[in-house]
Amino acid sequence: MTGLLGRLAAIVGERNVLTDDASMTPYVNDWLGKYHGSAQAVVRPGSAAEVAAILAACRETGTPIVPQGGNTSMSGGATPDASGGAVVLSLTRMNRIREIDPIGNTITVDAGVVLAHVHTAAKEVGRHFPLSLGAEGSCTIGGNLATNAGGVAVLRYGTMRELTLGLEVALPDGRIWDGLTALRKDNTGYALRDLFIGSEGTLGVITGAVLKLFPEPKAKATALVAVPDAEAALSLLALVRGKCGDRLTAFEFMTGACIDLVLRHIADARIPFGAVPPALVLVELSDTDDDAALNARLEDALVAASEAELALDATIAQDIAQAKASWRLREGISEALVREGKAAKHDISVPVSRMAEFIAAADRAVAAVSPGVRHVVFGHLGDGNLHYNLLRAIDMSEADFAVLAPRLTRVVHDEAKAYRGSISAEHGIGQLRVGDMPRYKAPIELELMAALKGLFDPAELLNPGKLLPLSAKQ
Ligand code: FAD
Ligand code: 2HG
Ligand code: ZN
Repeated sequence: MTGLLGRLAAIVGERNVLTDDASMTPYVNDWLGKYHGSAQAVVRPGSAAEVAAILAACRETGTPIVPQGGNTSMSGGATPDASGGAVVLSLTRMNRIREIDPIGNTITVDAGVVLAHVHTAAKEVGRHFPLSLGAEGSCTIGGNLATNAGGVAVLRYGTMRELTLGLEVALPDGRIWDGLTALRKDNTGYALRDLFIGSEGTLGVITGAVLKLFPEPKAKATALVAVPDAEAALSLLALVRGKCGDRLTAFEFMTGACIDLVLRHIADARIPFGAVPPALVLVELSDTDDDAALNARLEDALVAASEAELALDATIAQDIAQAKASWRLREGISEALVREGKAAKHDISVPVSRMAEFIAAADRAVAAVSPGVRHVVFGHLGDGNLHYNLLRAIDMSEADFAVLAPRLTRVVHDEAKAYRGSISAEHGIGQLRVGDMPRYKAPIELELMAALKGLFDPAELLNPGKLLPLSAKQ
């Protein structure tokens, strides 16, 4: 290896610089099969110092870098463009749990640690790290941070931003910012940490983090509640919250169309009702108290919901297997969608209290564009975040749907904007939404973001073309 590749090999060792197509394939394509990129190499550093040295070498040679963790992005954020000029910087070798502090309730990890491994490490000391999402077996803490990931427990614990105390970041100029603080209070100026969280690999490469831990919940109570519609689901949310307070950990909504899809495509999926209801809510409570008390509390809330005619039917899981089966229905939706065909995916948020109104308005707007399009709507109702997926009409070809999809996306996003919502609640902008930024972000926001990008990464080498449009310089 010579030139840049030789330098990279000198930093990380030749075996950690992949250049043949077969080895690079998993790193240059996204998991949804939507983006197919190319790279001159995939580099796999083993430490923050190696990451910094790679960034310095790339800066000197003007080489674009695409940071990558588990490559589970829903927005093509970790996939290089097709030019073949970029280097993919894969953090997965950096998978050390550096320290756990059960008194301060913190865990310090390398950025390449898989989320599920953080769960296990926390559990071993009787603590809990609450970020939870379908890809937790392969996504990494660095990717979770770079996208400010949400998931199914935001309602109680917040997004990744709220779960993080400190960061270590390799900057595009080859320096390392050591912000690995475990302080819960520190008012010494601008919150640099919060700038890197959600920056999608465009400002620096996160190499380590100090995360918050919580007491391990000993008890969980999980129910599936059949509801007539989203409006009833929102009233149910208020009712359960009122009766269960902070014990309410997850409140996940899915329409009957989602359930149909899961039952069709996921072999082990079952519903505990005779027929598929118009909509379902998965409610989960958790507590450090015992199971029986929690189940009784949930049951009491569901009786009240039924009396108020908010619930058509409900079942509380009687054991871990039943709770898992409930989650299988919810977590299987993305997989079932992929098996059904290419979806027009939307990850919007609107104020929680206006979600039912939004769904009705978006449904009308979509039907006006194309009446037969299938709506597969689900998500984190308690956070005001919906995955508003659309599938082609049964009699429409994939090719025709691909032509139609941008118009559908336009009307869905315009509706979200009309409700003062966001076009990306948790999946990030990546390359999927970058073209929409000028329409949905205010000029002053774009101007400030571009100024920050110019400050951190003046040569625009870090994840170019993601999150922000390339500047006129490129
Ligand atoms: P990647 O996909 O590798 O990268 C994502 C972005 O982060 C890219 O822009 C990349 O350049 C950047 N990046 C990665 N590592 C670093 C680093 N160390 N430093 C700087 N930038 C970096 N997301 C949610 O928020 N909530 C969900 O409920 C949810 N559910 C999902 C379910 C499934 C089945 C799947 C496949 C995905 C889901 N996602 C969800 C999306 C995705 O898993 C998350 O965004 C995840 O946080 C990405 O982590 P990753 O390590 O795979 O990152
Ligand atoms: C989820 O909540 C993920 O399951 C994926 O954010 C959503 O596939 C999707 O649209
Ligand atoms: Zn989600």
